[in-house]
Amino acid sequence: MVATGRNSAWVAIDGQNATVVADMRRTRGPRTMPVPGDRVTITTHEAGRVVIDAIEPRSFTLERESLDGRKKIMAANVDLLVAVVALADPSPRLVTLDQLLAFAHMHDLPAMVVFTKPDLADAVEQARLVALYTGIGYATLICDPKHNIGIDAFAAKLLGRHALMAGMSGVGKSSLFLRLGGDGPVGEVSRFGMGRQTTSAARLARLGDGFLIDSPGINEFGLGRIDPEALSQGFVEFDGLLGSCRFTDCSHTVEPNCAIREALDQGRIAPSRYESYRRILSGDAEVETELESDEG
Ligand SMILES: Nc1nc2c(ncn2[C@@H]2O[C@H](COP(=O)(O)OP(=O)(O)OP(=O)(O)O)[C@@H](O)[C@H]2O)c(=O)[nH]1
Ligand SMILES: [Mg+2]
Ligand SMILES: [Zn+2]
Repeated sequence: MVATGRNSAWVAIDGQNATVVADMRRTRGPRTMPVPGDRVTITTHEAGRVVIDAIEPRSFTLERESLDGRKKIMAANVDLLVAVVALADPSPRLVTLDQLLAFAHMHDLPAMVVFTKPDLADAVEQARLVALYTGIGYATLICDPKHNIGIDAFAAKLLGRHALMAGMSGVGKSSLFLRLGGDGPVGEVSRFGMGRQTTSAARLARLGDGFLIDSPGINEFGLGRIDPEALSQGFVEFDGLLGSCRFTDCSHTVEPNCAIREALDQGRIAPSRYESYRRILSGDAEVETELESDEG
């Protein structure tokens, strides 16, 4: 499944390059719409009409809760989250990156980091950021899709993976997607008409055995109201320290003898990562992310 519309979906058929538009089979009762990443079985009818008969069971689903509390599945069968962050224009917002990485870790979804727009950023700052995220165990790359730099290294990381890219608007996700062989116009509707091409529907490109999904926006990765116990599970470098605080219900903010803050003081946890933890906990990060995507 590469992209979905209102009552139809674009399907990539095994062994074929092109994608076809398929309709959902009519059924009684509520029907489940496919999402990017779904594997489906289809039948080709007379006059080339393609109908989706069934959606295969999903291994992983990425769910988002809408404002009215209903769950919406954004993507399926993903086994890698690629957090894309620009080094400049827009300037790197580490709290948004850390929120994405926390989301992935809490869902046991492996994640990697791609920094874009190195041509617009300070070299020392780039090296510092790469060292920070490599240091806590994330595969981290610098790619410039505009000038076609670092794309092969990224492609190598994606081999055989079912990956989903996420990151703030304008960081270069679609540019990376196109460089890797993604199909531009499939299901593409620009929210702003001519000019800026903000992706408004998820799209999928097949890369050998794997795939890459270009997702719109990042609101679906919001953590909402989250308690310290759940959130601290999202920070990989906290893993070995949880349980070592004096209080079992330590929030790692004000309590004495907190193993996390001791590690921070000793330089074993990066200040920006701890700052992200505090801001996500306070709900501050969420607001910033929402504002950012409204500006779109
Ligand atoms: N200088 C420079 N520009 C880049 C780079 N990567 C992307 N861009 C530019 O950044 C702009 C936004 O890129 P997109 O690929 O549309 O960003 P996106 O993440 O898909 O944005 P949304 O679909 O809104 O979420 C485009 O004008 C790109 O040409 C880079 O490495 N260097
Ligand atoms: Mg895009
Ligand atoms: Zn603590």
